[in-house]
Amino acid sequence: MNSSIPDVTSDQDVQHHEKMLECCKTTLSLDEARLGHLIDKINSFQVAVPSWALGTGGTRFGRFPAGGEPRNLDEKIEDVGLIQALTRATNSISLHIPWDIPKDATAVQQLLKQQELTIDSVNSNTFQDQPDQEFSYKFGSLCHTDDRIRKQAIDHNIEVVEHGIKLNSKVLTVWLADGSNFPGHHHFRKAFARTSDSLQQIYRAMPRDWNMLIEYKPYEPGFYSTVIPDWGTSYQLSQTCGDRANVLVDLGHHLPNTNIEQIVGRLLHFRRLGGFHFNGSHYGDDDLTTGAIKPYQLFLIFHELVTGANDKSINNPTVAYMIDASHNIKDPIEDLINSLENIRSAYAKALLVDFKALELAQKENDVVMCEQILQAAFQSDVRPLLAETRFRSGGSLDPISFFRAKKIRSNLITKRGKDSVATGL
Ligand code: PSV
Ligand code: MN
Repeated sequence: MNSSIPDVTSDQDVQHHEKMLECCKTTLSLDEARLGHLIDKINSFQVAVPSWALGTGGTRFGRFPAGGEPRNLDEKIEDVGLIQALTRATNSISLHIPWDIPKDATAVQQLLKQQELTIDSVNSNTFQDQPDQEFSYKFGSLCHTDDRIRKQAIDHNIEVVEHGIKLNSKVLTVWLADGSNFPGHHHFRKAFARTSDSLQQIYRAMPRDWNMLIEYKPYEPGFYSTVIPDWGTSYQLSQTCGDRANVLVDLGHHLPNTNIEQIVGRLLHFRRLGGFHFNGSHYGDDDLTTGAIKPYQLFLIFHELVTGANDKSINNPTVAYMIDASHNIKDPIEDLINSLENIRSAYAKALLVDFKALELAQKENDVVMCEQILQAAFQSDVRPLLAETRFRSGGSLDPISFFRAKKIRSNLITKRGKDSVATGL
């Protein structure tokens, strides 16, 4: 574990964990070799934390911060470093520009190294107007009818890439708020064509080893239409740009009851799944803790990812995984730890699926058996396996208890103040 954080795991905790692990090994019939294999797999599943998720989020009705929020990028990196030290599940941080412009890239690099982190993707922001900006994005950015506004938005994206280059990032994520609130405002075909052209210009300006992720969202802030509402639109736009443009799936960006796991399967089939934003939702883009509301769906999504990874004919590019949640009620650090645990739990369960038996049952159209095979994996208790994975890599057996026992939030409030506000939404 990160040397600045003492380990609070007591002998008693370790003994209890060992008993639970033995039980888990027996129930899941895991010998040492299989256990080691699963641990290696889970360990290598790392999810980025975004720089905008370390403060308290809010709704348009209000915000209820607990205090001690990071006041600058350095403090955000420190918070992610802490989460990484405790969970060993997040080895990178994703930046939103201009919320988190690195002033001194070399110093940021040093701090990242110290905290055992790297920069994941860099995200452009053409959904808000900045004080020094010439033109407003009120009526769109990359889709705008005015060439000057489109150029401003294209230039911003190129500038984001330039910041990313200094920090060794290789991924630009583009999410647009472009859309309309009332019928008749947007000429759908022309708005799409302008967006496609703008994205191609950005794509051409990126270095050859950079990737672009195109994120879709069906509504909000556009309440009647959005220019990139669904995976099909993102897919078409990425195809037009080139091989290094891919689709980003944000779990909250689907209309109720959408079969997201099928979308994931489709994108893998097309080898165009580029990135993931994890969160949980019940109604829309609720940005709740990942897995809090629909754990079975999360497991089914991971089942697609694991079958895709096991299929040698699927040559999908490396997927960038990130949490994109808003912590309105929970402590942001605890909420991120919750999400990381739920993500790894869904992944571990997907690794337990008996693929050979499933393939056979599918071939024979044995519907009951197919479902039972999935349920057997989904209903397994993998918590001791996740704790062992963390423990073996130097993390904490129980990160949230550690965070509370060490009074980390109160210490942060003392250091940073009760009213410090992190940049972001
Ligand atoms: C938009 O709702 C979104 O999911 C995009 O990824 C943005 O970059 C992020 O949230 C901002 O919070
Ligand atoms: Mn997102």
